[in-house]
Amino acid sequence: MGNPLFDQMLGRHAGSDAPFLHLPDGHVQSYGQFVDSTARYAHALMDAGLQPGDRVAIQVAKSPEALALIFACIRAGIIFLPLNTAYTADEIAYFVENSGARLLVCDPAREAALSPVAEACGTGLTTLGASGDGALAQVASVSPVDFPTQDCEGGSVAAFLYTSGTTGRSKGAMLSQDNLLSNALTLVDHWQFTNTDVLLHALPIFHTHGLFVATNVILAAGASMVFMPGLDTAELIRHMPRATALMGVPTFYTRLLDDPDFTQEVSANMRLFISGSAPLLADTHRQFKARTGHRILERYGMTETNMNTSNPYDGDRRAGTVGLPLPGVEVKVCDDTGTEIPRGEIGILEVRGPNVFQGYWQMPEKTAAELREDGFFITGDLATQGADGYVTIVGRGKDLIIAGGYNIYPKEIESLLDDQPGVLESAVIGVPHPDFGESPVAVLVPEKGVQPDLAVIEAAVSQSLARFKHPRRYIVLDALPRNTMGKVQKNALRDSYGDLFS
Ligand code: MCA
Ligand code: AMP
Repeated sequence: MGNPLFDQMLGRHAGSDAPFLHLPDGHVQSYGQFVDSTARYAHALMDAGLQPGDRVAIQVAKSPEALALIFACIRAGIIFLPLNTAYTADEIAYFVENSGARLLVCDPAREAALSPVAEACGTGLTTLGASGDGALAQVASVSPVDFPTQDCEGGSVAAFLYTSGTTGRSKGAMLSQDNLLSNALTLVDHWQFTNTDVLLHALPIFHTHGLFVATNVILAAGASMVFMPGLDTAELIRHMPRATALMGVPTFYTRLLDDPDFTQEVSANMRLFISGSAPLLADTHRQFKARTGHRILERYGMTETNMNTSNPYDGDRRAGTVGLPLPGVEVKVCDDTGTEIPRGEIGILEVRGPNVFQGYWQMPEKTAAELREDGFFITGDLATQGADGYVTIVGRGKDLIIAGGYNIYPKEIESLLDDQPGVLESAVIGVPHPDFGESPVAVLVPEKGVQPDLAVIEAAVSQSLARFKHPRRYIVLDALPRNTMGKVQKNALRDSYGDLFS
C-alpha cells in the first residue's frame, strides 16, 4: 500500500545527493541526508512509545531537525500538530488536551514552563532545540537511518492544524495525506516549479503557508530552499541573487519595498514572487512591479483547504484579485443558504475539491456547520467572481483579524477581557497597520463607576495569550455602539479608530 505522502514527497529522494536545504551557516543538507534524518526521528518517536494514529504536539523553533520531525511523523503514521512558537503555556494546554496528544515536543528553554501542562494532561514531554539539541534530538542522533515506513491510506489523517472560530476555542482541522499531496502536486504544476528552483523560505513551518505550500511544493518538485529562521529583510536580499522564488505574506513585500537595497538588480535571477495568507494591497503589487519589473502572484487559501485559487503563472496576474480556481477546485459565491448568486455579486465563497479537509477533530456540529454534505466548505470570506472567473476577496463574513499573516480571533480576546475586574464588556477590532496589515485594538466598557486598571488587564492578557494577539491599544468608552438589534457595530468602531496606526 505504501505511504503516499511520504513516498511521493521524500521516499523517492532516498540516497540522493541533490541539495534540499541551504542553511544560514553555508551548510547544505542533501535530500538523502534529510530522508535519513526522518528515519532517526521516526525511531525516536517509537522509542518514546508512540504508535501509528497517535498525536504529537510540536512547539519548536524552525530548524532542519524540526522539519525532519514533522516528516518522521508522516513516515511513522503519527498525526502531528504544529504549534506557533509564540503560544503561551495556557494556549498549549488547550491544544494538548483537545487533541489527546501522547507527546509534547518543545524547546529545551520551554521545558520548565510546559512540564505542568504535560503532567496535567498525562502527556509525555521531550525537547528539541533550534540547533538540534534537546532530549529527542539526542535519541535521534544515535538511531538508525533505516526505518520501515508505515503503510497508510491516502485518506488517513496526517495533521491537525488548529484554527480558531468566531464562537469559541480553536478547532483541529484534520488534513489527510491526499489533501496535502493533491494540493502540492497541483501547485508545482501551476506555478511551474522544477528541480532547478531555489526557494527563499523565511516563513514559519507551523502554518499551512510555510509547511504545506512552501515546503511541500519544494519536495514535490525536488527543488531546494534557503531555509532561514525567520524574516530578516537584509538576509532575504543577501540570498536573493542565488534564488528563483519567494513565498511570503504581504508584510514580506512591504518590508522589501521599504528597503532601498531591494532593487531590480537584486531580484534579476528571481522568476516568481508569491503572496498569500492576507490581502495584498493593489498598491503594493504596483509598487513592486515598478521597482523590480516582477508581478507578484497572489493566491488564496485556508488552513482547512490549503490553496483554492491562484493568479495565473502565464497570463494576467491581476492586482487586488486572488485569481482563478486551481485545477480540480470548484468555487462558488453563495447566499447564506448555499445557493449560488449571479456572477459579479458579493456573497460567501464556498469551495470543494480534493484539498478540502476531513472535518474538525471531535467537533461534529462545527464540522456540519461549515462543511456541507455535498462537500462544499463555507469559507466565511466575502467574495465576488467576475464573468472571466477571477475571484476577488472583498471582506470577511467572519470576525477575524489577520496581522502579519497570523489569524487573531477577537472573540478569544474579548472573552478574556470581559472576565477582567472592572470590565463590563469589550470589543476587539482590527485597525489598519502599515507593517502587519491589521493590528488588534481593544475597546473596553467599564462597570459603572469603576476605572479599569489597564496594567492588571495587560498582565492577564500576557499570561494567557501569545504576544501577536495582544491589543496594541486600549480605548475606554461608556458604551459600545449597537444597532437596533443590539448587535455591536464593529464597523462604527473601525471608522472611529481606523487611523490609530497611520
Ligand atoms: C511578530 N509580531 C507580530 C507578528 N509577528 N505581531 C502581530 N502580528 C504578527 N504576525 C510581534 C512580536 O510579538 C513582537 O512584538 C514584534 O512583532 C517583533 O517580533 P518578531 O518575531 O521580531 O517579528 P518578525 O520576525 O518581524 O515577524 C513578523 C512576520 C511574522 C515576518 C510578519 O509574523 C511572520 O512570519 N508571519 C507569517 C505568518 C504566516 O506564516 N502565516 C500563514 C498562515 P513586541 O516587540 O511588541 O514584543 S497560513 C494561512 O494563513 C493560509 C492557509 C494561507 O492562505 O496561507
Ligand atoms: P487561516 O485560518 O490561517 O487558514 O486563514 C485563512 C484566511 O486568510 C482566509 O479565510 C482569508 O480570510 C485569508 N486569506 C488568505 N489568503 C488571502 C488572500 N490572498 N487575500 C485575502 N485574504 C486571504
